[in-house]
Amino acid sequence: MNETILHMLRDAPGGFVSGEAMCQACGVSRTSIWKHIKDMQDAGYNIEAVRNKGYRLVDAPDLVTAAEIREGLSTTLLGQSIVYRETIDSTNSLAQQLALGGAPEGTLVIADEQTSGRGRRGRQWFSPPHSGIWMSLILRPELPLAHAAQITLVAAVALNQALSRATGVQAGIKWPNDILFNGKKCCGILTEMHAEFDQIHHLVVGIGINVNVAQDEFPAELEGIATSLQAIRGERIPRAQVVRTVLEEFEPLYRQYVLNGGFGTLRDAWKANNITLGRHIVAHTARGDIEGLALDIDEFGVLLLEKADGEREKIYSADITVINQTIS
Ligand code: BT5
Repeated sequence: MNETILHMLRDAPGGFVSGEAMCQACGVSRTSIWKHIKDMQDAGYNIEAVRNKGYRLVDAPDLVTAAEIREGLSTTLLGQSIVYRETIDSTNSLAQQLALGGAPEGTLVIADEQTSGRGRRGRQWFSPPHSGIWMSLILRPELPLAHAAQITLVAAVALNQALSRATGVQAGIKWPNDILFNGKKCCGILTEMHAEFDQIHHLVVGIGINVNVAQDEFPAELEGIATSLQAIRGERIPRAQVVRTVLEEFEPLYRQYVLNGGFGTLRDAWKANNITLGRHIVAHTARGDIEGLALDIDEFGVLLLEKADGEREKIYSADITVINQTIS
């Protein structure tokens, strides 16, 4: 019902929507409409009520609720089902639970704040309230297990394109799961999987975007390595619009990934969005540190390094440090 009311208020040509029209659209009483308006006002919506005219939306807060995200969303799979929480431990954890319970593919889990947001290998992800996008998508691609990890690269392309389209920020992908601007991280991706033998049951793609986090709000250990879209652009950016753009950019790439059986056909798009190739890097792998020039990425998303002695190494999984960080 909140969604219907919000939609009517946003769509009203003269600004005002009568209580009667809302009653009819929602099939409830005037009192019930009034209570909903009150709830919305409590949530931060500035709604003017004028006798004989009805209600008018003066200003809306920056929320990432289902109602806000659905407003104008043009996808047909991603975000058709939305689960919103004001506070949660981790959207990836809830998405995993929901996926195990049979939640449909494309379900979006999103929170205003995470109390135990996580990165890879048990690292923490700083997720303060009111200022970020902390979201997870449930996907069920019918693909061999070997292709599962490539979804992180697909998501990175979608995310980088979405930042550009929604905010004009030209950032770049640092292999495998970071989006950086001027060497500082503004987004991270954490893919988790539930699989058996050679079958993917589901993937959870967790995406964290620092949208309106003020630079001085980051904890000391992140100050020099993290940034936000607000810090880059010098203005606050409405979060719901960025979420919609991420979903809209991700959907066609995801369909391509499923249809073509993996990352292969998206490799050129990845290359166009990356800031890793052509750099001297150190790959911190389970077999130790490997230093070299990042030469290429193959159709499986594997990074190819050329070491000083000319020998080439394939990097399947690693954290990387860029040595000559001049343009990123
Ligand atoms: C990541 O891990 O970059 C994956 C981040 C995924 C976060 C999303 S939010 C929604 C969903 N639910 C979750 O619980 N997680 C996902 P990794 O590459 O391991 O990077 C982690 C490192 O990034 C940390 O050790 C910090 O150094 C740094 N970091 C932590 N919080 C950050 C932030 N908000 N912005 C930039 N850097 C951050």
